[in-house]
Amino acid sequence: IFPGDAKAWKSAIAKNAESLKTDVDSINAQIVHHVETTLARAAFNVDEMAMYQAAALSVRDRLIHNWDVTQTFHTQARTKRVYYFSLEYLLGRGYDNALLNLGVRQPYNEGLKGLGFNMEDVIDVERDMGLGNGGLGRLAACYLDSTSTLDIPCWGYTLRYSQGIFKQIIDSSGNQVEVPDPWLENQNPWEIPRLDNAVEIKFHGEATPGEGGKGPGTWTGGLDVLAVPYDIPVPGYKTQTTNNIRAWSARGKVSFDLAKFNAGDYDAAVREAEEAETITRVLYPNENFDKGKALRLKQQYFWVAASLHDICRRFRKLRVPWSEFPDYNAIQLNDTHPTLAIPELMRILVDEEGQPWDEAWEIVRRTFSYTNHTVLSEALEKWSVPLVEWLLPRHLQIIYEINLDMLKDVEKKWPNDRARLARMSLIEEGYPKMVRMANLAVVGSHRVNGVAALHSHLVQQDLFPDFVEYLGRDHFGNVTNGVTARRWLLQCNPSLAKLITDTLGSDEWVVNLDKLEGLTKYAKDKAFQKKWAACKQANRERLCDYIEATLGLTVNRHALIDVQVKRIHEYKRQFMNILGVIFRYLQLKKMSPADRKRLVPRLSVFAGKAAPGYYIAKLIIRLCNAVSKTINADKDIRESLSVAFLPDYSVSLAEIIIPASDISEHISTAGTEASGTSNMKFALNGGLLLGTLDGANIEIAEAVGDENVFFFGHVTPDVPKLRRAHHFGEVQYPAELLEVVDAIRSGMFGEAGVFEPLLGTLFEGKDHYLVSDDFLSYLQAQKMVDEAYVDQPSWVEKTINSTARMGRFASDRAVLQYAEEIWNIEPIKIPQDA
Ligand code: Z15
Repeated sequence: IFPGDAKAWKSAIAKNAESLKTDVDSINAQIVHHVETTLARAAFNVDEMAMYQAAALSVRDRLIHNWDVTQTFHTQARTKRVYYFSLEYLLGRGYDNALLNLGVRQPYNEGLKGLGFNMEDVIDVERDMGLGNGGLGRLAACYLDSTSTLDIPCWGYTLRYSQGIFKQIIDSSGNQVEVPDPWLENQNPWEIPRLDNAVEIKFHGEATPGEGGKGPGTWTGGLDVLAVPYDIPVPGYKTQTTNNIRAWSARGKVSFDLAKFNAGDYDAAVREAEEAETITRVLYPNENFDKGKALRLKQQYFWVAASLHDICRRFRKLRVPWSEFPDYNAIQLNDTHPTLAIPELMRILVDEEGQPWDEAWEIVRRTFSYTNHTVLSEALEKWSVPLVEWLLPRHLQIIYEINLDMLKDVEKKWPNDRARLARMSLIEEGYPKMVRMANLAVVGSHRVNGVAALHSHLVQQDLFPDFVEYLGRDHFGNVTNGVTARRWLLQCNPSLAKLITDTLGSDEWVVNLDKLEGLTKYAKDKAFQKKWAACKQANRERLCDYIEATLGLTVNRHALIDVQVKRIHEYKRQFMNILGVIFRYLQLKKMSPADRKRLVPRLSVFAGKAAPGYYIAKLIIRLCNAVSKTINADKDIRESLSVAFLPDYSVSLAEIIIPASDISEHISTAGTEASGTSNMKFALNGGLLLGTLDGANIEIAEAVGDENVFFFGHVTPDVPKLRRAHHFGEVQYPAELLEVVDAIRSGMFGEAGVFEPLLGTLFEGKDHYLVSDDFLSYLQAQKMVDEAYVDQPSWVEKTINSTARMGRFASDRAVLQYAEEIWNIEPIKIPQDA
């Protein structure tokens, strides 16, 4: 296996491994090595950014070493691998996380101190890797962390966007302004370019169907684009297993267009290549919304075609029959975004590998499984048939063939049921016809899951009832989401993590979150409560410092911190929250100063981005800022209530906000939020939830106890009749809501007319998200929060019990469930001598 002298290789490898020693001196030597060579700087010339880069590069050396060992071992052991196809990976920062997972944070901390740098400051110069919008992308990041920690062989596949999620700026009128996020401006130490592993991707051209529809077809001509992979190593917590996220970048093929060069049209050749590069230029900033843009379809195909090409290339090296493909490969489709992988794998098997159609279909279905993340109709992906035909002519033929097969089968089972055929068809009739991606994902997979118990129930009952009948109950299931305690407790809340470890006498909870249960026996312990509350206070002050530094706003440092941070969306009802804040303000104004003093002081924190084209969501942001301006400027109220809208919500900002929260709001209209994952992060950090009976809120309450969650509002089965009542104008608006609306219209929060379109969503047969129906119940719940907070010992007890019982919301649990029930794969530890 070694070219040349094996002894020379072995001795060099051993020497090199020695250079990765983890004592402080060795670490400093590694950092200085990067300062002097990679960065070509001298000691006097090292600022925080340079120190971060050098330190990060030294960490990267360790990651790459572990990555190599892992990949070589998995390949030689011929293990099955999971491929997690996600168009988004919201990784946040990598440095602190890698230090913790590699178990070298302490020596790095000391090392940096010796070199004259402070760990926290160095951590803070890193830019977030923002290759995602919100929950779906962050979930993928947590799951990859868990696969590595659990020693499950897994690769993520995604796109390497030049521009990640936009940076949000709030202008002087309180409006969101989007500015680009050039995250690759400073070299990114967390990726390894694999320029020699590029793959050619084809679009357009001509296709012919195979004989009788099922024979091998052809696809020729068309535009070629290069897909260049960049690998991001994902370390597990205190394990050598280092899985991989492969992110594809689009490159034009200038040099191949000889015809154009010969014709002297150099310009045009270069322009065409540049155009190809637009495929991975930018992450689409919509969440839970399908805009149907052609470039997005190009992204999706580019990504799945490159990834399958990679997977099939590795499979061919095994030299086993294609029928065994699913024994070596499991592919998880994270939402419908990668659904084109289904016809693409059919095309590879039937057209390129000569597999009979029916056997190919069997292989495809055994390989794929599909996770649904939403029941909102505006988010369900559909692509117009003419668009698919123009971009991917062969794939459209394959989709039609899959459809024909299915419809024939359905017709056999339910003869003469035209309505059923129309509902189930992969093609929606209309002008134009549309391909229903969710239906394709359901029939092309062996398992479909939702992301919380309620959501998985709605997926079966409302979205795919015909497919439940056709494919059977067992085709559908639930895997409730989870979050990684490495980032969302150990990393973001070091003081609480230390208290927990000291109290339990071990840090095993980091990899076995059920161990937190051991804290329940201290929940009433006065001394422990005091330490617990002190951690919260320290985190509270850290957030207050941040608010002061970014907004110039001084707040009461003992106020109850009430947080709602997430993408801005009507269904998430940030609107109801800010209306509630206004109601509280109006109440406070009516009180005597003495009465005001008796009330629990509040700090309301908002953060979140709106999709750039989502007008109403942007008005919600504007209203939050307008309200905060008025309230924060009111000297009578300042001690009792303040409001902060923190710009540019991100993973790293979440790491500051979440540990500081007393109450977090998860107040979506019942049945609309598939799961939510920040709810889990807040509860894990000893924050209590104020929420509706929606998504994972329900299961969190089951786990931590009803007495530790503030629930309010209507339940899912109520929703249709309430919406109908609005439609027919049969609704009474509560006086409290009208009072708040009047206050806005009076100009109390600046120019009133601006907010009319937003207020309009409440009236005239609309109020689709039932703000008016839940408002009173919401105010009631807020009152109960105030009352409960006064009894501090009981409150702290609730927060301890809440953290203690969050074990089941570990992403480790979720990933193990996928591994056992869906992927059929087992953990495999990397041997010491590998
Ligand atoms: C997204 O972040 C989610 C659903 C989607 O359909 C899209 Cl396109 C993006 C979110 C859900 O809204 C949220 O409830 C869930 O917790 C998260 O996915 C992860 O499953």
